[in-house]
Amino acid sequence: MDAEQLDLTLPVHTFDGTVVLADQDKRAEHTAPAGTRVRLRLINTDSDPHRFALAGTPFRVTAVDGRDLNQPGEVSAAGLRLPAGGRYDLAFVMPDTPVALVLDNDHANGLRLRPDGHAGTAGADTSGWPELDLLRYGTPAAVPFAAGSRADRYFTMVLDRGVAMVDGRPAYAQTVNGRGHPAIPDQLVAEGDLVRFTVVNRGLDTHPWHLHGHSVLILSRNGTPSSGSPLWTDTFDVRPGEVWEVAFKATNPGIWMNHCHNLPHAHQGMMLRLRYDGVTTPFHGPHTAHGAGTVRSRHHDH
Ligand SMILES: [Cu+2]
Repeated sequence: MDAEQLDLTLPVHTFDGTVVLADQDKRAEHTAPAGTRVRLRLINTDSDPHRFALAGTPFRVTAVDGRDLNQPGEVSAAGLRLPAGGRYDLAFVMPDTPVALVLDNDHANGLRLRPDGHAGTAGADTSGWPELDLLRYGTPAAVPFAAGSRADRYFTMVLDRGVAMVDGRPAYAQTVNGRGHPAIPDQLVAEGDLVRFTVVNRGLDTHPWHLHGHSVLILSRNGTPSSGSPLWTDTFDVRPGEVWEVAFKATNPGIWMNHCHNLPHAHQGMMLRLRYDGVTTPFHGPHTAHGAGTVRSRHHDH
């Protein structure tokens, strides 16, 4: 017989300055008998990172961005930084004492789980807990391409602030290689390419980098290789001064946005396109497909 299970999906979103977890802007309470297998699915729908802490029980981070980690170990007294757009699944077996999910070190919100009839609290001060480093968490496993293998395409994106044109107007922009959208050149790949990105943050803001259509394998941060479970993410948080290397196989033909997931930053210029060779978009005119004898001027399409 299966033990009882509790599976909670917990998106966090800030509405007019009020942080809401699931549908609550105050602390939510649930009852869970001791022995219940609990899974908490954390989703950050904001543009800024959130910090979570789970007090009262050891737990495992079993999945990141919908992909299982390999042999995630038990952790306790650790903070979890969830980047914009990021998802973590936490799993634990309910103890016979209360458990608290603390959001941004604020005990007035978050989530409280209690075993039946238990009135105690799990009121630990979680603010000083060190952050769990997912690049050193879990156990290595085979990946479709070796971290050291030669890529077919290399792209470096230097993120910074500066004066640049954004949508045709000069702006104090969030830039990629000194330019703002749409003046940042497309990244061109061919189907089957192994692609490597180096993302360098020279600015003072955190940039949660997000490529549409692909998960990327984290290779290294600041030159230190990832040494835990293979870590595939949709978004990775590049903090000021950091350099991240990631790789992916180009197996999903299309024209994909490649941008900072802090949406104000994206609107301030920090977005570009990753384009597969031979894929075109009607935005540039239906008659510009490769191989056509004549190519219409793009100016006719605006
Ligand atoms: Cu950004």
